[in-house]
Amino acid sequence: MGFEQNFSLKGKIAWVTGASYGIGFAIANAYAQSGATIVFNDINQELVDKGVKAYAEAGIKAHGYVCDVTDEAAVNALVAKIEKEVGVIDILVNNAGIIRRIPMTEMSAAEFRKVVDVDLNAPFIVSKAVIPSMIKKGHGKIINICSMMSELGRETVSAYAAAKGGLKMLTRNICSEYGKYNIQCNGIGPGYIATPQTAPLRERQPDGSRHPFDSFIIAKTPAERWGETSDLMGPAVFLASDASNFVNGHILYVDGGILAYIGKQP
Ligand code: NAP
Ligand code: GCO
Repeated sequence: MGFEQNFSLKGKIAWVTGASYGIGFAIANAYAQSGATIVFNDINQELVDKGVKAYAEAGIKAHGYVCDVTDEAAVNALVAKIEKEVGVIDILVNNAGIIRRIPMTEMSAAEFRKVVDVDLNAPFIVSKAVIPSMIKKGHGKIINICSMMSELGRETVSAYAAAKGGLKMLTRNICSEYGKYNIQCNGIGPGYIATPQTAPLRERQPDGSRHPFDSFIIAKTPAERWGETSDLMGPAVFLASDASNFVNGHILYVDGGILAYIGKQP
């Protein structure tokens, strides 16, 4: 068997949350191409149906389920259903996430809590639900989708930054607490990626010029471009595969160099 087999996910079952489209879909697609069976969920049947169709168009028979990842009872019930219908989860990607761009002093506590609920509490809930079976199986991979905001702040994203900063530390704590069971928990910190979530930051201006934030990100990124979801596929396969069995508690930033760069002189 060649060394490349270390990157194979053949025979593994991967659950990617919130993966009807966007980053989650790209990661699940990469896992399927690497041999994994794909399970995904989204928040409503319409999105799940859209996702199943999109996976099928990519030649992937994905198992789609409706589940709000903030609902612990629903998550626990779904894990039991997946184990019955598909099998025990070998790889979990906590991808589902939201952002609300509101100046902190104008943000309600309820809005702040909602972002933290999806972006931080839900990865706790879902990880807690799958870890017992991973322990029984003798291995597991948990990958949390962090962010530049796990390291940096910016105006209007206080809740998101607090949640993604917490997700970085939850990643390290799962590593610390469950590494002895051959469970590796790592994070991926995407830079600025072209998805529906960042579409408002890239909209062309009425005069056809780039959005100011778009120009800002280009100046802050050594690669001088926004990331594509495909840029995340290789790193995600690495962290889900046996090739990373001694990588634990690490946040792998896939950002084109943003975190290393002071930014282009105006
Ligand atoms: P996206 O396009 O907004 O997709 C997020 C997905 O999560 C959507 O399918 C969404 O469903 C789903 N979701 C939201 N709340 C949910 C819930 N309670 N239960 C189940 N599913 C839920 O986002 P993305 O850009 O692909 O980002 C995916 C992840 O990467 C997020 O965690 C995000 O914070 C992170 N990230 C994104 C970037 C970027 O530049 N795009 C960079 C760094 C990190 P709905 O359509 O119903 O909302
Ligand atoms: C924002 C963006 C970012 C990205 C991502 C960067 O408003 O600043 O949405 O938060 O989504 O998290 O890594």
